[in-house]
Amino acid sequence: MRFILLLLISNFCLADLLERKDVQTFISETANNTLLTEQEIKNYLSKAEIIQRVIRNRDNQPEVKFSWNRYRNIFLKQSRIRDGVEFLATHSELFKKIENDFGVSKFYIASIIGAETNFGRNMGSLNPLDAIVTLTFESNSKFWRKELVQLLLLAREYSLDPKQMKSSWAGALGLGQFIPSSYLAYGVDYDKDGKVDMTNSIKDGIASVANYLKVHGWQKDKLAIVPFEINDKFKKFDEEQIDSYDFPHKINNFRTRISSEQMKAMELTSSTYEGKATPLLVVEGIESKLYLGFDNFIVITKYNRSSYYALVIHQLALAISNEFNKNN
Ligand SMILES: [Ca+2]
Repeated sequence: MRFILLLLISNFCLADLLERKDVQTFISETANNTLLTEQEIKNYLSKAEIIQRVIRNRDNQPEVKFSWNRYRNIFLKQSRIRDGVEFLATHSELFKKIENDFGVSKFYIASIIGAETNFGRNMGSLNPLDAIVTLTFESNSKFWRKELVQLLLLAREYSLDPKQMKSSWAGALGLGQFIPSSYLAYGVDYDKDGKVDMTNSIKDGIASVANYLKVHGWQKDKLAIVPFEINDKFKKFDEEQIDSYDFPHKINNFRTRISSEQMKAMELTSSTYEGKATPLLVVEGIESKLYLGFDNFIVITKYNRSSYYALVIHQLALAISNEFNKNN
């Protein structure tokens, strides 16, 4: 009896979605503005379900909720570093060609794929249709509404069933976890079979990550982040002191790009550097460390708009590179 009742409730929810005014508006506007017909859009959306876990995940992102130490420990694991070395060795010819074609370091590409999907082992436990429908209609989000249109266009273009695909809570797809608009804009058909398939084609998956970094301005052989001398005043700072200190420029924020003189005025360091940099002040282990993010750091934040993300990708890339060079 309980089972029957649950079935009734869930069927009601499915039908209910197409009855919603905002969903109906979405359907008619999307039909007017794209190649998709009302019937096609309804066919996709009729299978969609609102998943509350998606909202919980959105509101509890580790980039925002975790300390640097806790965040770093998720990604910088010995097993992930070893798997990264193996991933590079297994696909060494492919990586050589991709480094050559795109001018992006294989260690950063591997690091991103390692952080995003553990080298393809985990492409997510949801599907992009439910995830993006939930994000769009549970918070009336313009950003996700655009992504939903892109997802349906992507499904149409490659004859994919978005309910059957795997994705993260954010509807990110494939080896490098691209949201639909990025998939369509930056995906590369590197195996030249006529379609971009970041889930099943290792060539498309890796080349697409390289292309994303290239298009966003990756500069070959330039350092993304450098550890920098920190003034004594800040060495013993804990997380709370860092958070509450009144700096003249925001720290740990990729929008902050300042010169050596400005950095000195913040009293973070007495050393000089060329150009502009983003100051990253974090408690790593038991002490505070200062890192400076340069142009390639900004490129990584285009992948995920978080300073912690870019710092962890950089450190994982270095760790994989050190281990790789020992063995190769
Ligand atoms: Ca392909």
